[in-house]
Amino acid sequence: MIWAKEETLTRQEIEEIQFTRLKATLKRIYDKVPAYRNKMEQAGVTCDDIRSLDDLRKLPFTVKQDMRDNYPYGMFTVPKKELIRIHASSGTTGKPTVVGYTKNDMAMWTECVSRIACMGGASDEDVAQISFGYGMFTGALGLHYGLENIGASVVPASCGNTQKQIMYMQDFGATLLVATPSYALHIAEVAKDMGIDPSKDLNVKIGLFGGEGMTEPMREEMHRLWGSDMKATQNYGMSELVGPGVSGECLELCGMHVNEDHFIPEIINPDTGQVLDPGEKGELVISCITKEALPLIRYRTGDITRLFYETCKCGRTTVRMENLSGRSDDMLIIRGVNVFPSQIEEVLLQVKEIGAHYEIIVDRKDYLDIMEIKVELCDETLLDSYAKLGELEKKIKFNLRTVLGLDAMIKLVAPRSLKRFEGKARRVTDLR
Ligand code: DLL
Repeated sequence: MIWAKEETLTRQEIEEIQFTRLKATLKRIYDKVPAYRNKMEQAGVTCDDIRSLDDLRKLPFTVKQDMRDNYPYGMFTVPKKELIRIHASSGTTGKPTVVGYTKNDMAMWTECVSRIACMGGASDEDVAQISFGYGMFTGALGLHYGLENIGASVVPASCGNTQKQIMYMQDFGATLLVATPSYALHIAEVAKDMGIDPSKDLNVKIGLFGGEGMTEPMREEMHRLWGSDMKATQNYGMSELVGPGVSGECLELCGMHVNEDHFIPEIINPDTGQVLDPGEKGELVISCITKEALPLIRYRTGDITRLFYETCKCGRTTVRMENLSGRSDDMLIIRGVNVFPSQIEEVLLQVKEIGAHYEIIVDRKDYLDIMEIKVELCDETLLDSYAKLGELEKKIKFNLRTVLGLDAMIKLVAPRSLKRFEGKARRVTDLR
């Protein structure tokens, strides 16, 4: 089901809406946020210089550091009194990034998530278990409001206590699961330990996954564990932009539809800042054109993707972003070669003897970068055969070398011996 008529507008209609909203937002930020006004002045651009959507590229970028420099409320365009919700995303260093919502922002957020839930096949028939951590993370409450809005029965299970999660699913008849893809795989493993086969004994037919990437082999793994008839889609968002609700996959699985009447996406070359053509891969930059409290303009997400403007078979005309290849800042440079963890994951998950969990450790020895990858075997009995282990190790190394052009040390470990995550998985340790 298509939730809103704004998902099917013509390009001309959508661009008219975008331009009007951009102009209004820009004026508000210019008037209300000194930090942004200074940036525009430094760039030598005024609101009047923006005469068409193409002029967007004249505006300066906003980056995470701007949020840090103006912590906590300096980038907000409304007085604190107008906020009805505050979230924060934990940074790896120092203070978190604070985001806030007015009443209208909450309505807009709910609307965007409702569309994404419908794209993934959700409806008012569903019992939706939310297994994202409730709290400062935007994922849980974002999906919560959107799913309630479309009439689904929401079970706010939060993450952790996985056995209890499975009991809720069974007893309350969950038909839809919201989780990070890595946690969804873990839930299925724990269910199997409890003697429950998720594909037969549970009734979860829709997976709305997000917060981290789901590569195609991971989606296949999801189907293997949860059943081939599960509609497993992913959706994308970021706290600074709104949380979940920026874009989501429809059931055609050909990229994530952006809610373009609220967000204008661009792709830039991360090194030069130059705007790239449709179809070219680079860093995603988003302008929020309907937010009241925190309408970031040309925010550099750090996420790497490309945009497709062709109409989708589902009938939506909104631009689609390819599932992310990674973040520009989680790209590893190993002996000069650019490597995204998602590339490694794609290779690993195509090897049937190993499971979906892995760890990448990068270090430097004698001035040389080295990469070790720990991968879990599916079948413990393989550990008894040196010959078979050696063969498997060789095969994984060969596949990785073919794709990455790099050698890696492979360490095969027992099933279920690597760390599991209830939220976003952290798979890379860079010791250099
Ligand atoms: O992860 C918002 C969200 C929650 C989106 C739940 C979807 C579902 P942050 O915690 O601020 O916000 O993290 C944002 O997570 O820049 C991406 O690098 C990554 N990310 C989010 N969704 C995806 C996805 C939420 N579908 C950062 N694929 C983003 C790949 C994703 N990466």
